[in-house]
Amino acid sequence: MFLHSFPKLANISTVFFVVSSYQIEGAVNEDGRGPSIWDTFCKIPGKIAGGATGDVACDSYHRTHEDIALLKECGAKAYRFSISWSRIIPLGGRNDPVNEKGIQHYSKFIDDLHAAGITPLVTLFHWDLPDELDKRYGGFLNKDEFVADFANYARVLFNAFGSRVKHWITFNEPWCSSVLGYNVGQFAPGRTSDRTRNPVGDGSREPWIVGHSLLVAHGAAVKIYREEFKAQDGGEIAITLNGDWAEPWDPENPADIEACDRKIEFAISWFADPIYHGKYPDSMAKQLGDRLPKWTPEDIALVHGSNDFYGMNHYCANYIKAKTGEPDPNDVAGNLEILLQNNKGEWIGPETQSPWLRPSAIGFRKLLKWLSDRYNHPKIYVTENGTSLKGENDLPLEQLLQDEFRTQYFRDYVGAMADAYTLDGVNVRGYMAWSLMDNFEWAEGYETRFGVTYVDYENGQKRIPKQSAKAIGQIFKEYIEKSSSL
Ligand code: PNW
Repeated sequence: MFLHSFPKLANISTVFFVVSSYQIEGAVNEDGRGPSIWDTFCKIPGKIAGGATGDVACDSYHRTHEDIALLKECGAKAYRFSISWSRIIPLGGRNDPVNEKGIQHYSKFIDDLHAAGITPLVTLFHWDLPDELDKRYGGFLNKDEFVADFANYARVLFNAFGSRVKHWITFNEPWCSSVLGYNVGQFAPGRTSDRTRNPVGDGSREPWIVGHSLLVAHGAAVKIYREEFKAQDGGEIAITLNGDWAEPWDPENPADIEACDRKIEFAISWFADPIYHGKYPDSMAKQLGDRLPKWTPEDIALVHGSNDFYGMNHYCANYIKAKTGEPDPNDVAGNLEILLQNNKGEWIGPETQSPWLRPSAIGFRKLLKWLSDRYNHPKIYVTENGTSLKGENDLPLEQLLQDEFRTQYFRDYVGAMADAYTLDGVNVRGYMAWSLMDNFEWAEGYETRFGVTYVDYENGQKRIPKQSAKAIGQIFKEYIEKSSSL
């Protein structure tokens, strides 16, 4: 019905793509870049599959022209990428020098994107904290220092690029930084209570401190943007949150049904409730007690109302089974089990290469509605959505390029989003596919591929579009045309 005007992000009416700095750039020692916590983490044996690092990755730092040509070939009208903080301020801090070469690199890239008719969406932070800030004061664990340094970094970016960038995302997936970085220990800086993984860390307390710091830093950056830049630049700014849909393990069991909401609250509302409702969810306050930081009036004033849109990263769904008994102090999920099969032994979706990711497109539609209801109908941009394929890396090239599974994933998910828009009245306005090309998939190294474009890491990082790269533009077009004729 309204879908002809559907994926309207500013003047954008087609699909676009996402990447992040550490996952694609390489050139880690070039033009004055300082190390990030991921450079350091990758050097620890056993942390990354295949001992991989982001030292070269897709070599995008040297191949911005190739990447722009690829975007054009895929028909993309916008590109979400992140900026490497330690290229801009190699040591990261507010009294540390700014690296002009880092500014120039992104400045030229932004100009080149505009020249190619592609709108940039910029993420300030996609997990690659300057290593020095972690060493200097414990990074996110030190709220006051971290917030002041992030605010300074944000101002440097708004100053340098604000006239040419109209869509800003402060943090990508603070849940991952907090939980995977400070509880599970699977992501940098790898802190955890699990002493088989790391001699340091307290997974029962640190994730909640880290999440709190990230929220306040987000709020501080938004305040700077609104007070110092918005009037002249006219852009918008928000945070991007990840979260999966939750179905009860036993649909007849009220405890499992209740646990589904709690699961989403622990993953998403942890961040979204303070932003939209000015407080943490009751379920979290109840379980975590004084381990959940308290809001000061100053901090919550920064955070409450700080989203111009809701940035939604979404990949999959899970079955949820309530646990009985007292929660483990290291529990971060809401005292429940996250499962891939229900009580009848049915899988939530088909297997992929990522152990946590089994697609269920209907879950996307349901979560869009859930978010829309809970947060009073916000404008939503889907800032990431995509899939890996079981065994893709081991396929002969010819077969690998025929990624029908990924194409079908996009068909199903874009369709579910269109239904959320037309049938459920969800105000979803943009969609970004993860990812433009295969890249460094964090702890899974290069063995897991998420790209619509194949990257040949053995042969000069050559890029070859897969079937899905060609199909996704067409899928969008069909949905738009179909619904505009309703
Ligand atoms: C997102 N999980 O990460 C990130 O924003 C990307 O950088 C990443 O490459 C992409 O999704 C694919 O993984 C996630 O374990 C990583 O639930 C792990 C999880 C969720 C999101």
